[in-house]
Amino acid sequence: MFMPTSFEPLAIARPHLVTIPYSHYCEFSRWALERAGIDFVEAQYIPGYHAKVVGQLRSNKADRSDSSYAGQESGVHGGRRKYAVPLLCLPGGRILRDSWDIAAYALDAIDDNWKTKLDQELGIAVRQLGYHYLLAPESRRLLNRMIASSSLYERGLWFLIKDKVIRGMRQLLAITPENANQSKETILRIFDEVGDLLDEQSGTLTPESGFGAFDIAFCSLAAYCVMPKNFGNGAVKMPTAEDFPSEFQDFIHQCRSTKTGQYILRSYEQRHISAAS
Ligand SMILES: N[C@@H](CCC(=O)N[C@@H](CS)C(=O)NCC(=O)O)C(=O)O
Repeated sequence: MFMPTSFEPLAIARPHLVTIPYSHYCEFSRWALERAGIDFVEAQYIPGYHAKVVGQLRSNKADRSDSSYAGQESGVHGGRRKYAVPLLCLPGGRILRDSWDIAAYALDAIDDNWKTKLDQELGIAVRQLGYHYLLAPESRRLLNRMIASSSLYERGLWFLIKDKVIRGMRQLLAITPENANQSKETILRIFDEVGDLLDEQSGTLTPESGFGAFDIAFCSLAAYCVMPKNFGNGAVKMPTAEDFPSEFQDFIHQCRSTKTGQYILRSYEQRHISAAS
């Protein structure tokens, strides 16, 4: 593909999910749509170029979410939500503003308290930790591999703007060693709380459906901490745990060894089996 995907929102016949494909909030919406059996097109963009497309799609303020956004951790103004992914464009022109709207449309709404905890705490902590390692100078080859399936135009652009984008993202996400350590604590605390809930509810977060929106939200938003093989279900090529420095590998192994980590890995395996059958 030479040019980035482009589409006219009022002319689409199928829902279009707009993503930065390796984002865990995008993973959450992708999995929710898949689980609901909704036929959709994923329009993927590299960080930096995405702002041009998403900014246009969200030019009406009503199409911006009120949930968390990249930059709140560094005190950036909420106007930044204009550029947030994911969003889902529905035929007819309606826009679903964030991963939570998309999950509610595809499956079910999630309990408000848990939604706040996952959206405002877990999602941000996991991103801060994951990007602490992904945006480190020694990870350039990982990023290059991750964008390898983007359009030729975006790959060329990435070559030119990557240093600026990486610097900007590190600032936006408040990437520091202290914040990475703090994020680990937040993640392990939430793993404990989810573990207790799984014990109470026979191994699922949504007893009504066996595996539903809450399970998908948690597994997707926590996935970077256990690095399952099937992140993205074919939509993105992710690094493996072994690609990262030993410090992050140790944390991944610690998370994998918990019952919550095991449940995420099992859920990802099951997703793979369901997709194949
Ligand atoms: N609360 C939002 C989170 C959205 C979010 O933080 N998205 C990040 C990707 S993980 C993003 O858009 N980053 C690019 C940007 O802000 O320009 C949701 O649930 O959809």
